[in-house]
Amino acid sequence: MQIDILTLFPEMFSALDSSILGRAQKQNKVQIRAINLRDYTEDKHLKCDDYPFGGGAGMVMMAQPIGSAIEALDPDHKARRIYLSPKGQTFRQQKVFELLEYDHLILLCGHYEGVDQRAIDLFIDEEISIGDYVLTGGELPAMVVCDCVCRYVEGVISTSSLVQESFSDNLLEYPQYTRPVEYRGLTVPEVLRSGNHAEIDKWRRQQSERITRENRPDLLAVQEKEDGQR
Ligand code: 4G1
Repeated sequence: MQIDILTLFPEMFSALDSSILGRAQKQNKVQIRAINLRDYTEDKHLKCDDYPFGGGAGMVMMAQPIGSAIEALDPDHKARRIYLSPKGQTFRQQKVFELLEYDHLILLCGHYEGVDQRAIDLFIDEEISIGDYVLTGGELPAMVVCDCVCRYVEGVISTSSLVQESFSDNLLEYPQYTRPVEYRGLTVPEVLRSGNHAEIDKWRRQQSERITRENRPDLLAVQEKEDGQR
């Protein structure tokens, strides 16, 4: 999986050099590149943004550096070209599996008031939003998409961790405990120390259902909808 991220702030993506994604990159299982849009500007002062036509606050990212970068990185349009944007469909786990069908993703990060609409019309396949709140840029959303996709790439994390998830899809996780057995008067539930794996599985399933019902009843509704589609 190759992921090219187009941004005015490539330094932000050093966060992906740590932990699991850092290891996956070193092992060459994923190639994540943060590409500076400034490297593609044809403006002699390296300008990549300008004032909005029609007036209003802030700046708009110019179409030219975006178009030139995308054409250079993906001349045959084999990549899925995604703009992280509040106007996109909300990112869900199902989308992760769709994106895994591509070998190459290009993620465009907006800044300021966003990008010239012509860059979207000409060069973008799809807009994705990570949720409904105001951000300073699309960089954190791009990192979210990277993280979600890369963990499913062969060899990035153990398959047993992934299998565990798919069993309980659309359910939240059961509570976890580690040593010691007692901490500040709270003890680990007896069943988890019983060694009875049928009882442990049953307890965990019940806890997952209870937590999902209490905290995220909307997830159960999503599950019923997806079941209906199968
Ligand atoms: C109007 C949120 C504007 C934000 C309404 C989720 C948010 C990219 C995302 C904004 C962004 C709402 C995202 C807003 C995002 C241009 C630069 C757009 C940053 C920008 C609800 C600012 N998922 N936001 N505008 O946040 O890029 O992907």
